[in-house]
Amino acid sequence: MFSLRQAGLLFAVTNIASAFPAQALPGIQRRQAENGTFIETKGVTDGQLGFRKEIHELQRDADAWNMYLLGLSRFKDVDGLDPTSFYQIAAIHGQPYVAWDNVGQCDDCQPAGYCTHQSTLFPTWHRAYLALFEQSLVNNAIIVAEQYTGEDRDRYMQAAQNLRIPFWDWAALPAEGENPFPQMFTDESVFVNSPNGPMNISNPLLGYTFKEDEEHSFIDGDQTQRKPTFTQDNRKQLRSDLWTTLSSDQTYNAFSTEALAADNGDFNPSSLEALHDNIHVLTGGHMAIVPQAAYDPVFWLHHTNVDRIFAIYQAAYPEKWLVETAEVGSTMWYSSGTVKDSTSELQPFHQTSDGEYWISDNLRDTKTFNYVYSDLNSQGAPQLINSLYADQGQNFQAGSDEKGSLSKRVGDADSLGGYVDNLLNPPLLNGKTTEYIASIEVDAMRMNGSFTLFLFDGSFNEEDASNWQCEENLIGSHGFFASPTPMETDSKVRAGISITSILFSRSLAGFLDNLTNGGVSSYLKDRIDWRVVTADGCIKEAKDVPGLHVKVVASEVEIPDDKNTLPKWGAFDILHEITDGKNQCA
Ligand SMILES: *[C@@H]1O[C@H](CO)[C@@H](O)[C@H](O)[C@H]1NC(C)=O
Ligand SMILES: *[C@@H]1O[C@H](CO)[C@@H](O)[C@H](O)[C@H]1NC(C)=O
Ligand SMILES: *[C@@H]1O[C@H](CO)[C@@H](O)[C@H](O)[C@H]1NC(C)=O
Ligand SMILES: *[C@@H]1O[C@H](CO)[C@@H](O)[C@H](O)[C@H]1NC(C)=O
Ligand SMILES: [Cu+2]
Repeated sequence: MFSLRQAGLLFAVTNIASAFPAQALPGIQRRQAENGTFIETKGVTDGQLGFRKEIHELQRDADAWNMYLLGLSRFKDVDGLDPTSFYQIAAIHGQPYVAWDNVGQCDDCQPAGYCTHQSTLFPTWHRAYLALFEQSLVNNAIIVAEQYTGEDRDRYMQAAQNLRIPFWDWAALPAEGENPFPQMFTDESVFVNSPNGPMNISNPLLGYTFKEDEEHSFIDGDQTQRKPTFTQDNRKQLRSDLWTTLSSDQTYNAFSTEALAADNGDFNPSSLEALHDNIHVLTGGHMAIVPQAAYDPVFWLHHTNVDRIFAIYQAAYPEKWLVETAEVGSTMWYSSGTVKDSTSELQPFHQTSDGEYWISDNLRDTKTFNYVYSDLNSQGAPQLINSLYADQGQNFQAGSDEKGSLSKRVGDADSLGGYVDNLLNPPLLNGKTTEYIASIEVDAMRMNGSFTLFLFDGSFNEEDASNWQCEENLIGSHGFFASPTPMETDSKVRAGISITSILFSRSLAGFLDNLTNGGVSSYLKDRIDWRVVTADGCIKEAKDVPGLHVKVVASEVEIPDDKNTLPKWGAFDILHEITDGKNQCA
């Protein structure tokens, strides 16, 4: 036991490491070194099919929440020499650049992590990665459960065995009273019923503290840091961006990655990977640094949601799948330009102990790893997409006070089964609506790290970017999660920012003549302005942003009457090439 003085309060905090010393995880610890076999990535194989739940839902289940917190705390305390420790599993993503489970660097590869970005393998590689994390987390929860006595033991053992990693649905609007970056990630301590009785422990979701013998010279200090800039408004944008990504019938390759391939025509510029980038950059700190992000526990909640969106897409479009392509991004196990397809190995994740790797084709069904997503399991994908993420135009209630003010955002909160809905899109016209999306192309890997593009339609503080997420005349933003190692090859990526609801609020306020393609086009020509800011806050001039191209595209979308059918997107028209007009270097 030790005490933690925090803001004048004395919390009784127990260090889980000393209470429950790490033991060898049954069956898998250092087996590779001892027996010449490989670690099997299997997910949780004991017991029944498990449900991955939204973190707020998990929190409402007291026993599951208890075993999650205690299991995660213990997992983080496992010695970094163990290949199934939190430290080593996080290190697979990036730094330190060392081999995991004896899987080495390819001959023409640069030192890097194993993670696949700017790649069609992005969804499936991370699916295997999460399964490895999940099996270790649950093993640790089970070890904690074994230490209870009496009736508690059975109860907590069952909760531990049924535990699966939760997801954070950042595309659902925060419930009333909750911060846009949830408090459960930032609370200093949490209450648990441990095998030694009720106590407060330090919150395992707060960050990661490196142990003395765990190599971490690549970061300042010995703890992960964050710099969250989530707001109610950018949470709304994330919801719209997710809706356009899931409803617009994209090919698998276009959906899976932000990498701009030769066959990317005029369709929705958003993708699963691009959406995912924005959450990394909005969380900030180590989460915005590709080779260090996985040490932040929030990485795992974020990526579980990314895997869930992948599963929703698969359920909505079961026929669509990965088509052979030359990869844009590179990793420690393949170089840029390597051709990959659905039979390519996903290194370093072994399917069998004799060294066979997982491939994408074997990971189409989440049940392979013994889990399903609880909300997707209880309804069809179209219904889930429509009910959780669509703005229903007919429910829009225009507040009277926003008229005349350019910057006022409209929003009327209604609690909807734990989710709060903000209804902002224009009413339907003959069952149709027009979606407006800012489409951004940029040579992201020449930017030497993550950066954010901001779009404005009025004045803002041009000197200091630190508060731009809260600027009243912000139309939208997108954070690109990019590696700090520059690449010599062309590496264009793209992303979309949904701007339909903000344009609608501007038209209600009288700033747009009308919400037609002509009206929007002329408004944007007059007012739109953009800036790029690096993760460390430097405002970049246009000439320093390689390959940047920003335009606004529009598509007419037919909204079906019933919730079990997905919308039908029309062709994408280019309304306005922003970078051909105004920019800050004029
Ligand atoms: C070591 O390998 C042998 C032969 O394949 C196997 O029977 C045994 O279970 C393995 N031991 C461990 C600890 O994995
Ligand atoms: C845990 O912390 C809360 C809030 O400070 C406090 O009220 C409670 O008494 C603590 N419980 C234990 C068992 O230390
Ligand atoms: C990235 O780093 C390279 C090499 O250090 C430098 O030449 C280039 O200007 C940098 N790019 C940006 C956008 O700062
Ligand atoms: C919409 O506004 C634009 C720009 O002011 C104008 O050119 C166009 O005629 C308007 N269209 C309609 C249908 O009112
Ligand atoms: Cu990520």
